[in-house]
Amino acid sequence: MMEINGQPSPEKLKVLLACFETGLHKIKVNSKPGSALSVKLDNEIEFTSSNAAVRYTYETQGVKVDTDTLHWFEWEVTTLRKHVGSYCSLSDKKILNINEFPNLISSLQYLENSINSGKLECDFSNKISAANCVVFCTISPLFCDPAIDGVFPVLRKHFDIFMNRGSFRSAWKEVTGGEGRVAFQAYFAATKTQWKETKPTNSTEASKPTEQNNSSKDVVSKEEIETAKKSWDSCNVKTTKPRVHPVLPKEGEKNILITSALPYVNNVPHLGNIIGCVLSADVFSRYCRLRGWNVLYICGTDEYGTATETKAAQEGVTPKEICDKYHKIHSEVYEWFSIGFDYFGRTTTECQTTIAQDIFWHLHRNNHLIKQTVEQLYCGRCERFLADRFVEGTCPLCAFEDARGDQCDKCGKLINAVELKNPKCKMCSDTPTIRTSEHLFVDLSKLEPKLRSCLQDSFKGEGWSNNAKTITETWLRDGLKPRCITRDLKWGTPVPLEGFTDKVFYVWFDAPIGYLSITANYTDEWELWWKNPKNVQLYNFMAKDNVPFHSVVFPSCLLGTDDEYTIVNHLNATEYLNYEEGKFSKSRGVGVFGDHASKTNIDSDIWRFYLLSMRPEGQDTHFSWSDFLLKNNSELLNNLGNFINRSLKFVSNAYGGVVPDPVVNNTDLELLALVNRELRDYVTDMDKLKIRDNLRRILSISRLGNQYLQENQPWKLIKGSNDDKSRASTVTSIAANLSSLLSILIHPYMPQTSSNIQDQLNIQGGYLIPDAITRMLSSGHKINKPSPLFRKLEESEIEEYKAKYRGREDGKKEVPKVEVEVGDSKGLEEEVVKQGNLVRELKTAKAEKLEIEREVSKLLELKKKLSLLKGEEPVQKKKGKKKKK
Ligand code: B3M
Ligand code: ZN
Repeated sequence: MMEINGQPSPEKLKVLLACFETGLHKIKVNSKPGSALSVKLDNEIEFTSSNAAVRYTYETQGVKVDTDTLHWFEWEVTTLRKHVGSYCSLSDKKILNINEFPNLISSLQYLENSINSGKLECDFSNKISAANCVVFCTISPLFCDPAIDGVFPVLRKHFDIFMNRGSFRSAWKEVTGGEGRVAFQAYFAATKTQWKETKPTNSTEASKPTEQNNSSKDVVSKEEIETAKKSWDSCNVKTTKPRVHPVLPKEGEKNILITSALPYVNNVPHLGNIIGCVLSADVFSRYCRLRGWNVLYICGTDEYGTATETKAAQEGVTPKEICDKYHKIHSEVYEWFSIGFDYFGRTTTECQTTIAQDIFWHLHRNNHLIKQTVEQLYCGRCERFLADRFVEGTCPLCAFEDARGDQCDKCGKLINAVELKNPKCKMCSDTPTIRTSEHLFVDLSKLEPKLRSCLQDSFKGEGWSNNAKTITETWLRDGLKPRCITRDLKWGTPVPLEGFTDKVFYVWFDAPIGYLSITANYTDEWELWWKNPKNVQLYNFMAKDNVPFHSVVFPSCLLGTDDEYTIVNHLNATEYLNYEEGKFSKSRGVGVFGDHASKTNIDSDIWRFYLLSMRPEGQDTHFSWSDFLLKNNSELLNNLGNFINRSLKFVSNAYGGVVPDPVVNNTDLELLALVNRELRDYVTDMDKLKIRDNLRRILSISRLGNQYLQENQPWKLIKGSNDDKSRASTVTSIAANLSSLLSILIHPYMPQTSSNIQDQLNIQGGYLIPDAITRMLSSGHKINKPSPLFRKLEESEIEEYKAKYRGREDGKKEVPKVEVEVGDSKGLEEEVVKQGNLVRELKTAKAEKLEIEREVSKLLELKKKLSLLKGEEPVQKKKGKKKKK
């Protein structure tokens, strides 16, 4: 018999829910107003902790409570409960603005993200798990509250399902006596002091729940105070060097070469592509310049290969025209996002041919190439060799029927297209035949020892993301094999070797050479960057599927030349950014693409800020409009923007725009010391490319600033005694100087906002990041007229965007109408080609299965008509060919 005593509370609620969920039947519930929770079992064991009781209930009923669950228990007790409590104890009757509770927002955001990433599993179809029981009961008083509506869509959705479970409804009714949330009022009032927040913590999503409680942070040591004083008094400001092109490395200096993966030219990049490569690399290169290092940031479009040929066929133009068109689109998108490349080039240039062939000849001379006759699938109907991804069939390893020619999505193994059972041409569904063709392979197995020793050094670089290391290690563990570097294609860099001149280089052999050739198009002295491993540190940014080509294949090829090439020292790869609750899909119109962002009424800096705060660093993340609104309004507008505007307006209004003279005391130095900690962490994190996490350092500094203004109230001091007036001057000067520090730190993330702040401060850009905060604005410095930095995003506006980029209602692609005129076989043939291309595109883009099937049947229909028209036997759609997933 379980006896649950105590007044109505979320804690009581969860114990009762645990009993219902685990099937415990003998329960007695007493609700004495004012009494604390106690759970007794057969009059023996007594719990006063609700989580211990929940755990006990699940365990005695045979459900194992694992460490993940215990982690949620702990977080609920130490963090979530407190933040919910502090809100609920204040909002007994009225509904308060949740934006005024940054800690609560941060906790709920953490939950939202954890559900999104699968860290907190929410499957209520069967049983409510112990973790869900504890977490969801705690937030239950909030989610009966309309104030939370719309802000955390994922959480809301899951809560609604949770709430509708019979067990929860019974427990809720029993505990609240049918009164709903008001029944908890006495509990929240009684526990009020427990919930009092001492200091708001970061409202940026904390990566770990425990990071949200760091109360020891406030204590500053003597040494820190001394350092703060020294640095503040030194007025030591350093400026960046002018960026004169071409930027070249210099001996004895820190020379940083940065590349972002070269985007293919067959599509407009979406937000995921942008944050994954160019934007991440941009933040880092701006940061490096703020450290005074020599930086070159190179990128460009990857223009050769099947993808381009296919797109050209689809649009009915030449590959060259496709490249020109998309190179322009990409350039414009990146320009709008203020991506500050030193040079944005392309791979279809003479330099590319020269350098790629040079590397090739070196490999050839050093005997790293082998000839092999390969069997390749050839489609007689399409009259071409089929690239691996244009074949599908049954996996030879696991018998999965929908395997691709290069990889099986079920068992994940790499496959050789010729080994597929029942291969089909993806373009026309015909069965291809095997033909032989002689190709060139680079023998990676021979280069493996050299690569391993090179990577051993390279892995010491701080910029390697975990996924990049793991993927590389997995490749090495499996042992390297010869890899084919030629293709039977037209659109590519020509292979110069006699007997192979009708072939081109495989795009993945060719593309990374693009980094070199693009640099060569930027400066004749490109070898100073690329053949200078001793003086140059190379950083590669990319999405994780590009990793092995950059860490294994390309470095091996460079090592095989015996030329002294610069080889990757830091490889930083992102996971994927999803859109709302699904994936970006061009064909279904889902998601925001690069060219859409500029058409919204939201500044590119705000886009950058949100994307960077969602950078898929370590795990997949989701773009969410509601979260976008929340982050803009709470972090940018209410925190950062508010602090800077308040500070500068005060300088303007109270001091005629002239920065007053500071006389710092211990309280001020404590603040400066805390700021210095954030500053130090900012630099450490940035060096390790923890770009997303690092944003919160900036927000923490402005939060400290806001608190400082609030505590010191210079607007009151200025009306007081002489001492008070002098304090007002000090506080104002410090606030203005903090603003100027923030303008520097925000620069990598939001370059326009940074210069906007610096314009208002009337300082020329180009300050280096200081080791510790110093007086950048001397007394008497005159600032310009301040104006607000950010604007509020309105719910209505966001709803509009949500609807606009949601995709079509039925989730299907707009189908171009295929009009067939009987009797015109030429037109029909064209339609067949067009439709075939569409199908191919959909498959390449991994579109919805249903959608592909629909287009395929259209295609077959067209073919049937064509056959009839030509008086041939129609191609039969083979029965049982398509299977359900
Ligand atoms: N174009 C693949 C991609 O955009 C490829 C990257 C080349 S980097 C040298 O994902
Ligand atoms: Zn075919």
